[in-house]
Amino acid sequence: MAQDTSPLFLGLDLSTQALKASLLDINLNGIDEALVRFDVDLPMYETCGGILPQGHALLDEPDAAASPAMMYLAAMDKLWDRVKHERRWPIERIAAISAAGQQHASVYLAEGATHKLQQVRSDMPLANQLDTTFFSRATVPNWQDATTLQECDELMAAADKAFDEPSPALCRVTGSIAHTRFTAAQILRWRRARPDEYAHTQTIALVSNFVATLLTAGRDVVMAPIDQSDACGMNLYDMRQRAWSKELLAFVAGGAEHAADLEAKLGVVATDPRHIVARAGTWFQERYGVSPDCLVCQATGDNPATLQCLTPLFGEAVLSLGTSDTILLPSRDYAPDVHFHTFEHPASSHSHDKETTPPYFQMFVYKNGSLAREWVRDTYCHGTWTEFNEAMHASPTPSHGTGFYWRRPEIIPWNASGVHRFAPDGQRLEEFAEPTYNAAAMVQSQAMSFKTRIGHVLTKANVPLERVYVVGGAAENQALCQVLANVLHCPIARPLIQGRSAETGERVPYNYCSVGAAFRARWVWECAAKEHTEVSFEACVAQARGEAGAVTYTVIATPQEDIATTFDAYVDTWTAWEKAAQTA
Ligand code: XUL
Repeated sequence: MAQDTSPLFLGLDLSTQALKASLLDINLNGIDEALVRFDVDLPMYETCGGILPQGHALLDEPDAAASPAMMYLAAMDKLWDRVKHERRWPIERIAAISAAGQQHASVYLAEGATHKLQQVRSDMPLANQLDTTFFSRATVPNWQDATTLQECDELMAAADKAFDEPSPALCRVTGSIAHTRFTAAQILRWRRARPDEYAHTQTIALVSNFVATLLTAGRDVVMAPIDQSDACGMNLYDMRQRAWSKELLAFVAGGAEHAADLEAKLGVVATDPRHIVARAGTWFQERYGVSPDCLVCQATGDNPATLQCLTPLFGEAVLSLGTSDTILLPSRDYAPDVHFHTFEHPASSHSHDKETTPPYFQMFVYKNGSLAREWVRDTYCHGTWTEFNEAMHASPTPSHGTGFYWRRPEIIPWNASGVHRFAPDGQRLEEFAEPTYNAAAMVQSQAMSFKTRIGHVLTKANVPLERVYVVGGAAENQALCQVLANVLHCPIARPLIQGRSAETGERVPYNYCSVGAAFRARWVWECAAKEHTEVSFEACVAQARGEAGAVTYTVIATPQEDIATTFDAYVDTWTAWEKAAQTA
């Protein structure tokens, strides 16, 4: 039998806890997945949940949330060893690679880093030859870090002063207000605390372009640019100009005269997602047999990569129900808002594909997701989901009023806190007469918040919400999904992102972010092959998958019309109570 030589596509995902890899064929079917778990597979780096425990000697300050930078090199070594020697992937067939990385987190490379990456020997692992002097900062601050509150206040004030825009100017310019995890505040705090380390920094990368850079290690190494979508998570990128903001660079760098230096450290932002960084590095060619023709494509953040994987159209949303609840919503307009983040769509080049690929997406992050649901379950439903679900089922409409369960200070609405209950006539209640009603009130209220925020964005464009893809733990809860369908008044679908496990031969769920990265690799490869023919990302994915279409999904709940119309009519009342609860 002739040997299969058809091209394969690789997506990597360097997340908080693991480095994952998905290998797909030309039709985007999953061939295999592999991963390296930091805590388990690389115990010498002493991480817990992928980050250093509080007080660890490597941390800049005891309560910072950060990972050892060296660990990322060791993870890369281990992953490639694993897929070559244990999983025996046909590496030579990989035609293109892209990656996803945890958003906001930054990697600091010391002067001489490019030269060091150029000189790597293929008979040695990266971590054995790029010692700690490769990095100017020993750690990679993680998105969970919250040490930079003070810097956030300063950034907001500096932006209000620098821009002739209504306050908060930072939000209008960068698409988000200041956040502790965003890169600007992180760089600012570290530059002040460790001026020597900052001065000896050649490159400040995000995790995504750091991975892309590593993939070019060897003779022809290239410092991969920062991806446009990921750049939006930095509070440094002027989304209106689609360029670094000189004013914000100046503030973070410590004066206008230092802005150019910081800009040089950050490098350029790739504004075309089809940009090819380079061919796979000679270190990968010689050590693992990667083809010299293999493309290294732009890498992006993990949330943008999820969007690439699920390819929601304009009028569709992705709802991730996890510890926190997150909504990703493609958007046609640049309409930043203090309550959410606006990012460049990872697959939009703002040109040919505007109709199919909206240029932006909004990201809404709620802190009180699963933890709040679990609190209601434990406090009012004897700790069982069965009772919780029955309560949702018994009260499909807000017949006994509503509630707000901001157990932790909420992001949407900003800083709202406490538990608040309202009777149907708007009177405040200490408790509901039937304790289990809290479950119905809470899920309906969470869903009303999603409805009003999504509505705010889509109504402006006069587009109805057509479908919501749910992912995350709570997406398995059928009763909860039925509430979502009724409140959001649209079908709720569960995406089926699956592939084969080479180990067992069975079909298993795949990781959205690395699959999304592999989709990007497939698209860039196709665009490169077709040269002058414009192919939109969505069209490429849909064509590649043939009959399977863009995303395979199962509709798990559809709205019950009479109930759904009750919630449509409930928007103004609920909104007024939400406001009242905030000011309580
Ligand atoms: C998004 C965020 C997290 C990380 C997870 O703003 O901080 O979702 O991207 O890696």
